Amino acid sequence: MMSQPSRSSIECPAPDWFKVPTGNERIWIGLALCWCMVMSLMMPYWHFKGKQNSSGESYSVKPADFTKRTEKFILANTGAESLLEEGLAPIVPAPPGDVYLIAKQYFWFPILKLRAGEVYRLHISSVDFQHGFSLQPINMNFQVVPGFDHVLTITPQAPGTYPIVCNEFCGIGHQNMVGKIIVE
Ligand SMILES: [Cu+2]
Repeated sequence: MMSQPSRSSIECPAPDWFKVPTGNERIWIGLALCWCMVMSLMMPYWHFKGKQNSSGESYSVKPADFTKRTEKFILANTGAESLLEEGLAPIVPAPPGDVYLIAKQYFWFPILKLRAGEVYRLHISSVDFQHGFSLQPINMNFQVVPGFDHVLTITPQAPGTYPIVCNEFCGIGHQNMVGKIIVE
């Protein structure tokens, strides 16, 4: 119960408002402080150790050049004369090798069909704004920034269809930005 019910929230508190924490409150503050210290030290540690980190490979690339590389990759793996001819069929690249994925308002292109147990170098870039690559349901997340070719060395583990959702708000159609990687 408040000692001075007439005091409103926009007035200054009474000069003696601060009470030094005692008992359980003191213990909880101490525990929280210790945990803050531990997590502060873990941040640089996790930067170097752990499977959550990317392959750490990225290169500068102009969006138009990345688009050209992706087109070349698609045509080389389908034998199609043009992208229009190929349409939206999954691309089945021969492993091991470089595979390309474009993020663009509001799609992921192309659909990749990969083989489990093989190693691929997955190049991801955005050709417009910042997007977020989020592979479900394994919850692998990666920021996709225009101007950079992010290379992730991946080895798909289990066959299945893995939806890619965009987890970085990128515009009015953001919620429709869904792609997929098929593993067989
Ligand atoms: Cu997006």
